[in-house]
Amino acid sequence: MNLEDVNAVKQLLSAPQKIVVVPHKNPDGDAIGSTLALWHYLKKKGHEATIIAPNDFPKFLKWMPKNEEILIFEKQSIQAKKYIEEASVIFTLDFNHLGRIGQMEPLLEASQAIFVMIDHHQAPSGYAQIMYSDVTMSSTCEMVYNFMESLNDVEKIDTDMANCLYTGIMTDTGSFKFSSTTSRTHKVVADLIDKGADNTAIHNRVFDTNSPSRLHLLGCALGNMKILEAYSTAYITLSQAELDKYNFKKGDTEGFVNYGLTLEGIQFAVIFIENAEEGIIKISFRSQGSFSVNEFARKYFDGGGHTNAAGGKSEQSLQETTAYFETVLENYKDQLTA
Ligand SMILES: [Mn+2]
Repeated sequence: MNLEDVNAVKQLLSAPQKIVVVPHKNPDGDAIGSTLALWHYLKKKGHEATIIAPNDFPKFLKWMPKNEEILIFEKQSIQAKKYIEEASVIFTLDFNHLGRIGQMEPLLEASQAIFVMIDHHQAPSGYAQIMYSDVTMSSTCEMVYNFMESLNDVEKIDTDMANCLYTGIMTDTGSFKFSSTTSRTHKVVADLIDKGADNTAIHNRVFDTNSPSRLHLLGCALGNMKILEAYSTAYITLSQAELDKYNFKKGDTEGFVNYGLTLEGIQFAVIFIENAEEGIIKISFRSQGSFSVNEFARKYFDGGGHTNAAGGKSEQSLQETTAYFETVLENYKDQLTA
C-alpha cells in the first residue's frame, strides 16, 4: 500500500466507524479468511464492524473463529441492508468489481460510504477511494497482513486472526505451491504460526472433510475427463444429472479442476459444470506456466481471474460449450505446446 493510502486509512480509522466488510459471492477460504481477520482487527480497534457475504460459504470453513457472526445477504437481506445503509466505511475484500457481489451490487453502488478495496485480482474497477490492489500477491489474506503491518499493528494479530489469515493463504496458494507463493509469503505464514495459527489442524479441517458422495462424484468427474494431448489440455465435465446422482452439495466440486494439471505434460485444465437452476455452465480454468487463463476466460467465456486461475460461464448446453471450447482452443495450439 502506498504511503498516501496508509495515511488516508489511518485518518479514516482514527475515530470509531460503522464498517461493513464484504467478500465476493461464493466466498472461498481467502475471502472468508481475510474478511474475518479484518473484522477481528476492526473490532479490536473499537469500530462497529459487520461482515456481509452475498451468499453462504462452504462447510469446510465453518470452524473459523467467529464465522457465525457473518451475515448472509441471501438469508438476512433486511438486516444486511440496514448495515450497508448505515455504514460510513465499506471494505471490499478479494474482489475488485461490484459485479462480483450478486444482489448486493445496487446497495453498494448507492452507498455514500468510503470504500477500501484490498484485492489481488487483475483489472480493478474504480469504485474504491482507497485501493490496495496488487496482482503479484498470493492472496488477499497476505495483503491483510501487510495492511495491518502498514498500520503498525502486526502485534494486534492474535490466534484467531492468525488462523483466519493462514487459511486464506494456504487455500489461495494451493498449499504454498502456486507461483504466487514468495519467500515473503512464507515469512508471513511463519509469523502467523508464531502467533498461534495451528497449521496442521487447519489443513485437516479444510482438506480432510470429504463425504463418501463427494469422493464418488470426484470418481465420476475423473471418469469424464477428456485429454487433448495435442493441446496439452485436459477437461472435465459434470452434468446436472451426474451432480444429482451423487447428491451434490455446494463446494463439492471445489478443487476438481486441478486434477487435470497433475497429468504429466498438461498445461491447461478446465472443468465445465452444468447448473440447471441458473441455466448456465459454470467453468473453472487452471494453467501452469505463462498461458493466461484470465485472458482466455475474458475473451471467450465472460469471465476472468488470474493468469493461472480463472472462472467463466456459458449459456449454451454442456455439449455445445465443450465443442466451442475445443474450437477456440485451436487458436492457442502453438502457445500451449511451446
Ligand atoms: Mn484470493
